[in-house]
Amino acid sequence: MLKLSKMDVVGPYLPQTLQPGERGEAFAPSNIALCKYWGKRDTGLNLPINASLSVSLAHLGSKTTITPATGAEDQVCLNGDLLAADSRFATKVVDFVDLFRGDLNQPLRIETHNNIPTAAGLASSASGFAALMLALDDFYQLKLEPPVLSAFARMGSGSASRSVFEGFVEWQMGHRDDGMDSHAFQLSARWPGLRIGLVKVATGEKKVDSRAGMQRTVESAHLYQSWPLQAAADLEKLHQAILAQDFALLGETAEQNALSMHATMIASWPPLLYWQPDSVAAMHKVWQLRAEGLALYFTMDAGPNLKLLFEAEDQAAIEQQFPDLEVVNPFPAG
Ligand code: 2P0
Repeated sequence: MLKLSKMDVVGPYLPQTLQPGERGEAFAPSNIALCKYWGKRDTGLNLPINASLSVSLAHLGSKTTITPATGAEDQVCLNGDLLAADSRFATKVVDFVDLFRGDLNQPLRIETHNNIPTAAGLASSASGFAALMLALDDFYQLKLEPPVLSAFARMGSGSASRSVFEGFVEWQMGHRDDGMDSHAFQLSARWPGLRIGLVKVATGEKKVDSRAGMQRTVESAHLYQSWPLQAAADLEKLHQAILAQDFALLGETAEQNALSMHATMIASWPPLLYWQPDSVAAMHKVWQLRAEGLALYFTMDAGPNLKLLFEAEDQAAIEQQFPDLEVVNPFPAG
């Protein structure tokens, strides 16, 4: 069967005549998955093999502004710097914008600011593509519904589908060829006492990015066959944990889910091990503290850094153990 292109998918949702405004602006939060997205059934549209569930990081994320460019070329800026047109980031941004600007060919200035602490080693593609999608919706006055915005953000980067929403967010995998049922939605439950601590182990570009890493895993790890079953079971447990506000169940499930994902990476060929010695040392520290009675768990993504999960009442004790911890409250009041 012929695969649909991103342009095929977006086309029907655009008006006959685009009405660009003076300015489009949006913020989107970064997110941390408690049940991970790992593996695609369609690499062009970023359609996942499993559903995932995340928590958005409130004020930490990306802000994107779109205005008409003054010259004849697009201008892409990141954190105040104008990027070379052929840089990786600028090319990805312009390719995504091209899906929406139709025949107008109006050159745009696209400015992105990330307020994610660089020390945290968090990926910015999730919040970046979500903010870009929301800013495009604002600039062209598309007035797309949230599920559509999420499905389109997903075509920029899978995890961006979740960054369109705040709080707990589930990305349903969907089954359609055009992927329009593969979008995220916000869960109504909140957890005001939940805290996420960002532990810096290492910064800098990783050698194998998530996109290449998950593809390698799908193609070469026999162990990957068990991943969709693990993810489905964990998703169910997370729903139970959130409903009952059962922190031990939430923490155990998130930690086991992350380690199961890493097991499939390690079982790939060539092997994919994102952990550094300091990552393993931090894991042992978490397990030791837990053995001593602290309700502390971790999750990890495609990198060496740990994200700690704990509750507000334990924050002081945990900050004592991890002095450089950046603590996020994902459910701020108001
Ligand atoms: C997640 N990760 O659920 C998982 C866990 C990394 C490990 O989503 O190829 O940058 O752009 O769809 O979204 C990172 O993958 O990959 C990611 P693409 P993306 O958070």
